[in-house]
Amino acid sequence: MSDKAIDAVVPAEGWHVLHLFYKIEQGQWQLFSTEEKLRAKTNLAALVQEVRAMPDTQLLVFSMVSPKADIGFMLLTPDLQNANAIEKRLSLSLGADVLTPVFSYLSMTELSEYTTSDAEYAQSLEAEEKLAPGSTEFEEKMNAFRTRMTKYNRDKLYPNLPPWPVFCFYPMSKRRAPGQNWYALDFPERKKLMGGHARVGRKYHGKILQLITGSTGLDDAEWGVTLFAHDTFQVKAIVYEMRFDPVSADYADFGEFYIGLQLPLDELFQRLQL
Ligand code: 76R
Repeated sequence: MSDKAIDAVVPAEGWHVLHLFYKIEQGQWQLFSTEEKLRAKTNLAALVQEVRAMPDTQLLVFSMVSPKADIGFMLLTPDLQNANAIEKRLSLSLGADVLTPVFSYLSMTELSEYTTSDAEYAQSLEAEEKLAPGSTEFEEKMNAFRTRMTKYNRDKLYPNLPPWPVFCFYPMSKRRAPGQNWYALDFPERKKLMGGHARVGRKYHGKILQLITGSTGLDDAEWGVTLFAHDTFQVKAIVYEMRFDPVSADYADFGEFYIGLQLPLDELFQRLQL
């Protein structure tokens, strides 16, 4: 049966996100003839091209740094059936037993619970800027705010990932320990704490692009943290600085870190000695 006969699994909002990291079995690869190697690389390159041409779909490819993994993929696409089909094809794209999965992560793009609401913004215009509701200036600022938030929310759910070279991924959960239980805090407290987190984050504007994807019910941790940078220094700096922010210092637990480099496919094949 072709996949086309199956109903799509498209979320009410957002896209599915798959991080896939593999080791390359060089022993197996070296058994291939030059012709077989070329066919395998052409197969992967054609698949990447095919996936990148799919609507609302992004596929990033990384040369992973450190022997934890050799090659990494990050896939964003609406339909989980399609994500699953692509995942199976990627795994076999270089031939049977060449790619061994070492880590994978399923998550979804999501909206933040902690953004400023219309009512909160209106209140801040009145209290801080002394603008009267109904006045031209008040309404202009409210309209500008709504436009900003619409774009902000669209970028969260349907992001456009940058071609920045440095890629960092790690799973993260909020702690549930006696006295340090994020989920036992009331909403205003969590919102206040997240405000501090965002202030630290904003210092890295233009240096770090972060995509926080939710994975409660989908994978072992609660979020996937994906960071892009031009400079590894900024990755190290933001993760270090955030460790002092209470949201991370008191309430965050982290999984393993994976670092990769985004490369054009031909460079990647050379780098991986394929
Ligand atoms: O998205 C926004 O810009 C709004 C504010 C914001 C939210 C709601 C924000 C800003 N984050 C939010 C949510 Mn974040 N973030 C992390 C990590 O290593 C660590 O200590 C933590 C991993 C980093 C590095 C990071 C960076 N953030 C979240 C959530 C969901 C929490 C929830 O819903 O309970 C997690 C798990 C999380 C983790 N964050 C920012 C950044 C950066 C760089 C920003 C500023 C973005 C910008 O304004 O350019």
